[in-house]
Amino acid sequence: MPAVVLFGAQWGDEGKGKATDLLGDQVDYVVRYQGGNNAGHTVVIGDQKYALHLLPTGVLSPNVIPVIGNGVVIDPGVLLSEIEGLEARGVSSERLLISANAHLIMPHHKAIDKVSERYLGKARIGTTGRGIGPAYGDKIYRMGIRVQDLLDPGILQKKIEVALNEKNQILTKIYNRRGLDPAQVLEEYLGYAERLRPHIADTSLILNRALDEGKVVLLEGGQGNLLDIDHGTYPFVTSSSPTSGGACTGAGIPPTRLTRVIGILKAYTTRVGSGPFPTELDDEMGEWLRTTGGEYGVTTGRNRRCGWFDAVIARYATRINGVTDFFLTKLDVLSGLERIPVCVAYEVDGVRHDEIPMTQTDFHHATPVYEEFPGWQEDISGAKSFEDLPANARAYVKALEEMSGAPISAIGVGPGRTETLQLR
Ligand code: 2SA
Ligand code: GDP
Ligand code: MG
Repeated sequence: MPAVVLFGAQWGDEGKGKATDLLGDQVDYVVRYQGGNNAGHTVVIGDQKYALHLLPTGVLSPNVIPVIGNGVVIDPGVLLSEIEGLEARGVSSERLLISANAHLIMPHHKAIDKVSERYLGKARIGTTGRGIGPAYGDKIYRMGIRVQDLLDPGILQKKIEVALNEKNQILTKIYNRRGLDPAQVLEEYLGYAERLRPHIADTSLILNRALDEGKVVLLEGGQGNLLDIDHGTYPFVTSSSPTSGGACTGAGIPPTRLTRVIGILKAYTTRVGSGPFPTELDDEMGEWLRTTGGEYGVTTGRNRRCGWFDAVIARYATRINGVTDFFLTKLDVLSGLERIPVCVAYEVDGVRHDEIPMTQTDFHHATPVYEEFPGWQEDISGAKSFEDLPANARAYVKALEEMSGAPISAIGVGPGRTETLQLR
């Protein structure tokens, strides 16, 4: 399996970190291809819990080379503290490779992200406030500062001055905030440059050569399909492409290299931040899912919005990403329920929709058409194979598989490395 994509099939937080970690001993490289430190990927190894934001999950597997691809936006200060935090716990990041073409999150990006959200008021996106949108905005606007600019102090200085020339106007005149001092920013980033220099590389070249030699590359997505800038619930999305197409551009690997696309799918649905969410439960049931599933943002600590499984969304993920198989996570969280509703279609103004409606207006008005499945009372966290699961749990999984349009190859029954059932 040369190049494999692993992405979130809903609105993120499906359990991608754990799934990537599980594949750790079968792969040679793990590559983050989009997003930045807005991501929060949790891995539980024995009694140790790791929350990764910018580093690829592969950093936890000693034989894997972790790579931050060109499609990522990097806050160098955050990256260095994450590296130090892991080092203090005995995890080395020495092998880390960082694409010279990745863009940098600058102080003005963070300032503008936070203040613009405040100005949007009720229309806010609910961003993580990490400067992600403004950094990608400048990339597209061709005003971005890249990792390779850290290697050329003259260029770095010029780019910071040009950027702040405009951004300070925005900060002071539009948002009534203090401007940033270019000399101070330059000094801060030159400090980062020294420490990051040994990791900076032509990662596209390295990955393609590795693939030529038969090595296995795992492309690890952040966020999820419905947060994709093109295919998600725009404008309530992140500013990158978490979808499998984004994996190719974000890592510099051609689509013809991809042999497997794994969608990570939670047995129910969550989302954090604003935007439409047809199966959301704004009641005690939603609160029960949140507490039972531990649904709190790994980066911001925010409550995640919770709701039932949505098969329309799962089918959509299959279509957009070419899913070869799904990992179904957090099935254990549903134990103890009498009945489990699953959204099989939507109704918009009296009309049934089996696929995501074409317009956001319709999606905002979509109400779920539910089919109910009988629940199970047993604790399934100790299950070792599919056959160990209660009949109702097996039937639930099979129904999700059929409705989602791709086979389920693994099932999560707990957060730990070993709490996974392999189906194929
Ligand atoms: P941003 O900061 O510009 O990417 O925010 C835009 C939208 O994308 C959502 N988003 C996320 N949704 C789920 N999980 C994410 N990672 C963290 C986690 C989130 C956290 O693992 O829990 O801690 O809050 C993530 N990152 C971005 C975001 O909520 C906005 O809706
Ligand atoms: P990611 O962003 O997709 O990597 O997911 P997060 O780490 O943000 O959130 C997933 C949460 O679910 C983490 O706390 C994981 O430890 C946990 N988790 C992952 N798989 C399972 C599972 O099968 N069962 C349970 N109970 N927890 C899981
Ligand atoms: Mg997460």
